[in-house]
Amino acid sequence: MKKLALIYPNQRWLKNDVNTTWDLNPVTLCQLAAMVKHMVNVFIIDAQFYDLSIGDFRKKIENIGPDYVGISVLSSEYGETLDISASIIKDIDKDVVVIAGGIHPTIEYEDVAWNPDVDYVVRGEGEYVLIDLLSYLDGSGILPKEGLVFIDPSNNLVVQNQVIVSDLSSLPFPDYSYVNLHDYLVKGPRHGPLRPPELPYLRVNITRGCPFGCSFCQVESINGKKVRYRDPVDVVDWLISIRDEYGIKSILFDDDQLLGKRSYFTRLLELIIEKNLSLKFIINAFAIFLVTDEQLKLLNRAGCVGVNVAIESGSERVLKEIVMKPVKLDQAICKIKKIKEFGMFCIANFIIGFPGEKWSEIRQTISYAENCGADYVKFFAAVPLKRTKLWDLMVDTDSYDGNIENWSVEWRFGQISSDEWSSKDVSILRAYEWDRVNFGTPEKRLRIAELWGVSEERLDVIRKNTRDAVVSMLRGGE
Ligand code: B12
Ligand code: SF4
Repeated sequence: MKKLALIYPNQRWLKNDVNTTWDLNPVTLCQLAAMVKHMVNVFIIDAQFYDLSIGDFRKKIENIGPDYVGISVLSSEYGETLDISASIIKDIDKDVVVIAGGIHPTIEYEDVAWNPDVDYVVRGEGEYVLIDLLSYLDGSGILPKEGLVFIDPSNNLVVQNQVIVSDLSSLPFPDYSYVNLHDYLVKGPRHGPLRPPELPYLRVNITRGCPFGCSFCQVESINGKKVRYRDPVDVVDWLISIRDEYGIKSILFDDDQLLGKRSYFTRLLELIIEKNLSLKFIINAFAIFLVTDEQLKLLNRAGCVGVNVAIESGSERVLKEIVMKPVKLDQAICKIKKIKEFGMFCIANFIIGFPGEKWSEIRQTISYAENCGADYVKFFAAVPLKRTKLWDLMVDTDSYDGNIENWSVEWRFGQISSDEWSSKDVSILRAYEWDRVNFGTPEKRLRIAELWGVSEERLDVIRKNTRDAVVSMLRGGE
């Protein structure tokens, strides 16, 4: 059988910043491995998790001697790690077929396809496309008609339609036998309130897609508007088997829209209770505008300890006209109260600095966040990502603070300006109001240290680093 190496590059080849580099969990690579293991010998190299140097990575590839390498890159911020790994692979053997996939290649497929070290870009959900592509490459099938972007022999860019898997239940679960899963389960993501409630833990993704089309969000361009679900019975049985095999104690649900279909979410919670899963869990994207009181009751019984809700703005106008998220501000406050009454913590997320937002509306968001009752609030500067409505709005209003040709992802600082405020105002306000709203009293500081799982002294260091980063940005990144 031919050999396929599936890899995550190491983001530290680009920068080593504890605030932005995350370990990824191997779900994507193990999902793809499960699909094609009958066709090829699969090897997984997670250069990020094991912090492989470029030299170590090179040696691993040389030792495997793959025929095909699949590189997965999640966020555009680390897009260049794809180029670095592809060039190493081609330098070792130019005949290795390099296939790029993941969120970054899905969004920026043209740029990635023009990289001479990349042979094929898989755009969108890659399970079936990879099977078809491998069949084509080994001569047993034809060139797939959808899901690929590549440069043809006449040097033309070919962009096929993106693929969405219609029936998630037809997919196998990730095959974790290709990695040492235990290593991942005992190393939680960095500190913070969304860390696993207990180790060992598993990150889980059982749905894809979201119908709401919020202006800043890329999910529509990645997974489409139709929400698809794995069968809840299969999910709970699978979780029980992983729990028993690896002794996991908690779960982080990573779905974009777990609550998209009311009956599905309710059934999932009922099954978790009926089958006695007995694991603590956190829901990372919890649609507060969809959850019912009945579901909140079930959530608590099912083992949920906390939820992360996105309210985005404290202004109904901004929500409706700019963000396009159907949150009702009064209702969100009632739900947060109930979430806490049921013994779960609630983190609330807000975004400030949209094109067309007034300074008074930004202030309204801060004030709402302060009074919404959440245990902890986060403020983000609006980030215009490509293939979102926010990107188009930014272009239409000419509100990007700089030369759009040189745009790059920036999560910590504002990138948009208006007649009333500058991107720097947003960067400063965001950091200092985060500090004031969350740590204004000794009680709040203590509560948040508990949520983060750090000492109050450590929390003070994190707060200082956040302020220092803004000061450094204002001084031009010295
Ligand atoms: C879960 C998640 C995380 C998790 C972990 C993800 C993981 N896999 O380990 C954590 C919390 C760590 C995380 C962190 C971040 N995330 Co995130 N995350 C997600 C989320 C919700 C789901 C991703 C996922 O796991 N999907 C399930 C797997 C199975 O799907 P997949 O990876 O897409 O793989 C499929 C295809 O892409 C393709 N594929 C992928 N790789 C390959 C390779 C080959 C060879 C082939 C053939 C196919 C292929 O086939 C796979 C199967 O269909 C997405 C939203 C989304 N819908 O994608 C945001 C998302 C990717 N995250 C985002 C962001 C911004 C971040 C952070 C920057 C946040 C921050 N400010 O720190 C960090 C950066 C992490 C990093 N350094 O790279 C943005 C990315 C925007 C962008 N274009 O850059 C997204 C799109 C959210 C959004 N609303 O816009 N994230
Ligand atoms: S509800 Fe969440 S996942 Fe859906 S479009 Fe809005 S931000 Fe994206």
